[in-house]
Amino acid sequence: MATPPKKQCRVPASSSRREKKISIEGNIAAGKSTFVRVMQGASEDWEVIPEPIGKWCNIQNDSDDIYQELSSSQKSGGNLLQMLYDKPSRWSYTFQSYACLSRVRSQLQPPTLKLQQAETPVQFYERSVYSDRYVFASNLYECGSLCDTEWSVYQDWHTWLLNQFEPDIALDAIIYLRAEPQRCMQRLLHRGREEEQGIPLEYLEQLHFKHEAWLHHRTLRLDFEYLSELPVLVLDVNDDFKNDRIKQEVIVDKVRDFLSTL
Ligand code: UDP
Ligand code: D5M
Ligand code: MG
Repeated sequence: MATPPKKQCRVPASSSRREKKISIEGNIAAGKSTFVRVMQGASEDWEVIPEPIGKWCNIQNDSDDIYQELSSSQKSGGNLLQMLYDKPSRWSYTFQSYACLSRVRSQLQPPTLKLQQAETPVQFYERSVYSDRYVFASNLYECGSLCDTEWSVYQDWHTWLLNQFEPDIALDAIIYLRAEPQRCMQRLLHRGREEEQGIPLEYLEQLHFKHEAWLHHRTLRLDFEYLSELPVLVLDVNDDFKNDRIKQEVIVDKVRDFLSTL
């Protein structure tokens, strides 16, 4: 199910930019990493920029000379993802600041030489600065983990920052991997990422409703004009596609058709 691009769509993507930037959105453990691996293998013209989760789980102070003599575990400033799940009221704001910084950095990443030479280059991102805000931060605010002041400050700098970088980080489209929260919970437990083992189903349900309002019903109020008109391809990923080549081919065909409309 794809929302066709509108002729008058004001996508502020840099006019000199050849590559299409596509964000893959979806709940925790919906299958985004698995999906982007399939995309990576499907075309020489497609490149994947993974979610910077490694950085959030192992904050390093290694740019500072005074830390040079320390071991890598001493250098580690902590596991921010674990801290967020252990005490959201303390760490939500810090997490959102760092998540946004690391995503802006990765969304600004220039295409590789190989991609620059490609005929129809595409960069796939696992989530974006927009899901940070409209799914996660907004939900943490509604749960009381971000206070009014933190939420206002966050929104202020988030809007300002993204407006500064908009021509370079603007997306061309979104692919929404849609799965029931129960299915995501099953996959989350199967994946066994240590930091996530205490996540209740209720949290996945809250995130699901946010994704649905934003990308399926498209009823969410957004602060970036172009986002409301962005083409969205919704893919149902409740059925396993990980080890099913036929299903993967069907998915790749849908993605190719969608990209050809952009
Ligand atoms: N997975 C699966 N079948 C699928 C897609 C994913 O069993 O069709 C598994 C995958 O191997 C992983 C877990 O579900 O153990 C979560 O997938 P992934 O890490 O891709 O999800 P993400 O959090 O990136 O959306
Ligand atoms: O997402 C990676 C993990 O990171 C998962 O536990 C959700 C968490 N995450 C990602 N972005 C955010 C923001 N902005 N706030 C809070 N938590 C976040 P996965 O879906 O497993 O690839
Ligand atoms: Mg992932």
